[in-house]
Amino acid sequence: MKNIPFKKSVFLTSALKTEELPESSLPEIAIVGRSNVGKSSLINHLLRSKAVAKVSSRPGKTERINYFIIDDALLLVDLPGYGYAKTSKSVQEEWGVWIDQYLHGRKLRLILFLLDSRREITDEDRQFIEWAIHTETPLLLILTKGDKLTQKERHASIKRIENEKTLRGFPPLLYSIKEGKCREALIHAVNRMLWD
Ligand SMILES: Nc1nc2c(ncn2[C@@H]2O[C@H](COP(=O)(O)OP(=O)(O)OP(=O)(O)O)[C@@H](O)[C@H]2O)c(=O)[nH]1
Ligand SMILES: [Mg+2]
Repeated sequence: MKNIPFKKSVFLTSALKTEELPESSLPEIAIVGRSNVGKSSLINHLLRSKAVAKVSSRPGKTERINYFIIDDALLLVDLPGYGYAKTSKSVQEEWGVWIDQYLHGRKLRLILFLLDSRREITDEDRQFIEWAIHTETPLLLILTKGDKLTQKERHASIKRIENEKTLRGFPPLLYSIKEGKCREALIHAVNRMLWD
């Protein structure tokens, strides 16, 4: 079994249109979730860097589809988030169409799907998971910002997810960019899903 350690990353390209998506035979992993959930932060944490992907406390930071080559072996894709209410309606609609084209046009090997551990799951989240189930795209569920919860709240958050019908069959991994153990667990889970 191959093992990708998430040590080296090279920025490949930033796409705004389908025509700009790179051609590559490397396996492609996309990071999906609401704006501000912590997608770009997760990439930085995986790569032990502060500067691979751009992060902001304000939602709507990532506006393009950003491609990184990881360990010369896979493509990691940082997507703009959905559900950012302040984005104008037309931009939100455009986003939907564009991300849809991206998701349908690429053969994704894995999706890292992020939910904020402190927030309720939304209809947009559910729709996305249903799409992944429908297209049989493998999905790893990650609950972000675990450090913002007490031990008791962590249990409650995991229970809430386990009781969510749409998420049956997707055991959640609690994540925090302030902790190291979850990084190792995620890297292990990704490698298992890619090569097993
Ligand atoms: N405490 C804590 N904060 C986090 C964690 N992960 C992300 N954040 C914070 O959440 C905010 C949003 O992070 P981003 O990584 O930019 O979120 P994003 O999902 O890429 O957002 P968009 O690009 O707007 O879609 C930043 O202020 C991060 O520092 C975490 O595990 N713990
Ligand atoms: Mg981002």
